[in-house]
Amino acid sequence: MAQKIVALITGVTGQDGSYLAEFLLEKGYEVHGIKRRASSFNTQRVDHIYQDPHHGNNSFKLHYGDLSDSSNLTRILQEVQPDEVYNLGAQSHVAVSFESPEYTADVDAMGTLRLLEAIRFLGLEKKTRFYQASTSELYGLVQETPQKETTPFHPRSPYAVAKMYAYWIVVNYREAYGMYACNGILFNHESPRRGETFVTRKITRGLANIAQGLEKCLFMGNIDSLRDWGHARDYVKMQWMMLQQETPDDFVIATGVQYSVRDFIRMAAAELGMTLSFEGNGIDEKAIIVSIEGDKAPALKVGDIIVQVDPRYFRPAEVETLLGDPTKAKEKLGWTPETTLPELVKEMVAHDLVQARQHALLKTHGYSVAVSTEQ
Ligand code: NDP
Ligand code: GDR
Repeated sequence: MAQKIVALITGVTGQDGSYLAEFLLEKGYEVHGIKRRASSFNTQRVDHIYQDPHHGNNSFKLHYGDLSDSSNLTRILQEVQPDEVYNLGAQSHVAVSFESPEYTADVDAMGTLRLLEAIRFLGLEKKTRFYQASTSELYGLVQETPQKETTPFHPRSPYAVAKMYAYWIVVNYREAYGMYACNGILFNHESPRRGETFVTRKITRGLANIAQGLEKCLFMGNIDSLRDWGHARDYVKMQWMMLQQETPDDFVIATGVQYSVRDFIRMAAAELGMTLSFEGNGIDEKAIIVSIEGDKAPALKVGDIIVQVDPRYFRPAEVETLLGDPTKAKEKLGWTPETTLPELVKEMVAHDLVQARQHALLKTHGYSVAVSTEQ
C-alpha cells in the first residue's frame, strides 16, 4: 500500500483548520493537528472527524501544543515528520489584537518563525512544504484597488503588523534556504463554522436569535466597511493547491466582488423574511423592520428596531475597504471561488436559525437558555 502523505495543521480547531482537515482526509492524507489546552472542550469543529484511538486506527490525530512554545513545536514536528505544514493557528481577531498586541505578535509573527526554525533545525527544509495563512489585512490602508500580489502593504492593526512579519519571514526562508514555503493572501472567508464574534457570524447568529425572541437588538460597529467575502470551504482547497505546484509562490485568494457590512445585514434579514430600513448615519444608525413575511421571525413585528450602531465597536484604526483580484490564482492554479455571497448568507442564516429555534423551543418548555452575546 502506498504511504499516506502526512500533513500537520496548526489552528486545526478553528474555522479553516476544520475544513482543511476534512478536505485532506478525503484526499487520503494522514492529518495531524495541533490543539491548545483549554479549560473546556475546544474541538467542536473537528469532533465529527475524530475517532477515539481506543476504537480504531484514525488518520486524524491531535497533539497538544501552542505556537508560543518552540520546544513543543519542535517535538511535534520531529514526531510527525510532515510532508506539508499548514500554519493556520493565530490570534485571528483584528479588534482583539488592539487589546492584546504583544500576545498577537508572539503567536502570529514569532509563532511562524518558530515553526520555520523548527523545520530547519530538524533538517526537514527540503522535505516539508509550508503554507502560511497570510491576509488581506496586510493591505490595510489600500494603495490600489483591487488588491493583487504586487499591491504595497500598509497594515492597520497589531494583527496585520504581526502577519506582515510572518509574510516576509516566509519569503525570506524560501529565498535563504530554498524552502518550499508559500503565502496565501486570503480575503475574508466565512461559513457556519465562523467564530461568533466576526462580523458575518455575529449578524447571522444575532438576527436568527432576535427573530426567535432570544435577543432584542444587534449592536454593530462600522457598517460602512466594505469587504470581499468568500466561503471557507472554497478557500481551503486553494491552500492545498498552493503546495502542489512545482515552485512555491504567493497568491491572492478572493472573489473579486465587494459588499458593505450594511449589505450583509440586509441580506441576512431578507433570509429571515424581513425587509429593513436604515435610518441615521454611521455613528447613530439603526435598522427598522418595514415588512415581515413567512414564519422565521415569530418574535418580531413591523417597526421593531433590531440593529443599532454602537461606537464601542469602532476600531482605533479601521480597514475601510478591501477588494481582491484573484487573477493570478485563476491563471496559474485554475482556481475560482464556487460560492457567491448570497449563497453563503443563505447557508449561514439557515444554520443559525436551526440553533435559535432549538434554543427557543427549550425556553418555551421552561428551560433557562443562556445565549452568549459577548461580541
Ligand atoms: P480561527 O480564529 O477560527 O482559528 C484560529 C485557530 O488558531 C484556532 O484553532 C485557535 O485555537 C488557534 N490558535 C490561536 N492561538 C493559538 C496559539 N497560541 N497556538 C496554537 N494555536 C492557536 O481562524 P480562521 O480559521 O478563520 O483563520 C485561519 C488562519 O487564517 C488564521 O491564521 C487567520 O489569521 C488567517 N486568515 C483568516 C481569514 C478569514 O477570513 N477567516 C482571512 C485571512 C487570513 P482555539 O480553537 O483553541 O482558539
Ligand atoms: P476582519 O473581520 O477584521 O476583516 O478580519 P471582522 O469580521 O471582524 O470585521 C469585518 C469588518 O466589519 C466591521 N464591523 C464589525 N466587526 C466585528 N467583528 N464586529 C462588529 O460588531 C462589527 N461591526 C462592523 C469591522 O470593523 C471590519 O471592518 C477577518 C479575520 O478573519 C482576520 O483574521 C483575517 O485576516 C481578515 O478577516 C481577512
